[in-house]
Amino acid sequence: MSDIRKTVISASEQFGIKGTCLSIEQIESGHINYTYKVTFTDNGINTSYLFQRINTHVFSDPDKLMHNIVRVTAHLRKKIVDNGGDPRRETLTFSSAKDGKYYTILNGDEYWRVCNFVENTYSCDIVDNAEVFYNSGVAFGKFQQLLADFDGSSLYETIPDFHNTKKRFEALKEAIAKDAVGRVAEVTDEIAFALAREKDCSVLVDMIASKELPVRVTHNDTKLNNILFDRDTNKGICIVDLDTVMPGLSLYDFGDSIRFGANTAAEDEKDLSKVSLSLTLYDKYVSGYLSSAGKSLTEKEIQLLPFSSKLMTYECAIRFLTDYLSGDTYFKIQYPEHNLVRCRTQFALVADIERKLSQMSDITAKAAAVNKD
Ligand code: GN1
Ligand code: MG
Repeated sequence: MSDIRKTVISASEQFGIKGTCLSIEQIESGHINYTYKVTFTDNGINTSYLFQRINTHVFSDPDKLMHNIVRVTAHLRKKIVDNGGDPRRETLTFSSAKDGKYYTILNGDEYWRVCNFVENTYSCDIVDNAEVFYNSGVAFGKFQQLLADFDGSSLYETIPDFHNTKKRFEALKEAIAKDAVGRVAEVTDEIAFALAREKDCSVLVDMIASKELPVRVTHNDTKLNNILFDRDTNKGICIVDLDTVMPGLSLYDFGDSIRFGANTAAEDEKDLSKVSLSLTLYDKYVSGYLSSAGKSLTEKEIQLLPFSSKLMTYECAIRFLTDYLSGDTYFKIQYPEHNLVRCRTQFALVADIERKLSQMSDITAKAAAVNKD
């Protein structure tokens, strides 16, 4: 029996899952946790689950992590039922183990959790259909709406200062000074690009301090592949990867969606000539997002949507660069330069967004006008 099979079977006993394990399929898309789709058969009925090993280097307190997720999903479930939706498809349901905890510890120090697998859905790693990207904007806007009356003070900060770009910048400077694995000399162009944009880092942080922007409960990791789309309707029905749902800015969620989904290339494309910000896709997303979240957003938030796309792309780039300089201790990588490649792609996108900011503002203003009435 392979180790993963043994582990999955031990976990299934803890979570009270009945039947025989038919298949285990690793889902490769996340950079942090380890995720498997596992199917069991019991009395002729097949049921699939997601088994996930939590990356405790990143999420050091699984109790607090699961406290947040259980509370958020309970809130979503109630809202979905009130709105006449299907709570088994429109949010995730995590299982509790025999001891009542929402994880179980196996093989000494591995924290495993289990939730339902939503059937008849798919996820996308790249946008190949503009309508689907519009639908993802609707889905993330709706997610934010559903959490609008959720008390953010009941949530722990699972990763403190997650989108504090100023602190991310400081972390980059520390990594440069430390040069832990001797890579600084080979990335001087990337470092110069990062340092030249220091003043951008404080824009949103300062506006939180001055209360010019409202703190909301946000997802904070709004990559396109964190949405499940219904195979029949192509609508984004379920938002997944809830590990970083915390108090934050709507702009974090919007900007990160654009970073990932409106790029004409993959997050780790090596050929930088393929990287650009698609104004068509930007238009689709902003239209979808404002159609569901628009009424609750302030003028200031709407006005900053283009800037947030640039800032969140920049922030992600400096995180990849920091990790590269620190010896790749945070993000999963497939090859030694992976984090550097990801960083370069993000910087190429930042440069293109800078060229297109005024067009993005025009598109945003038009979409906001449509959604005002
Ligand atoms: C990580 O877990 P995943 O792959 O959805 C990261 C995000 C980054 C993203 C970059 C907890 O997201 O913040 O934007 O990689 N998640 C965490 O692709 O750090
Ligand atoms: Mg994640």
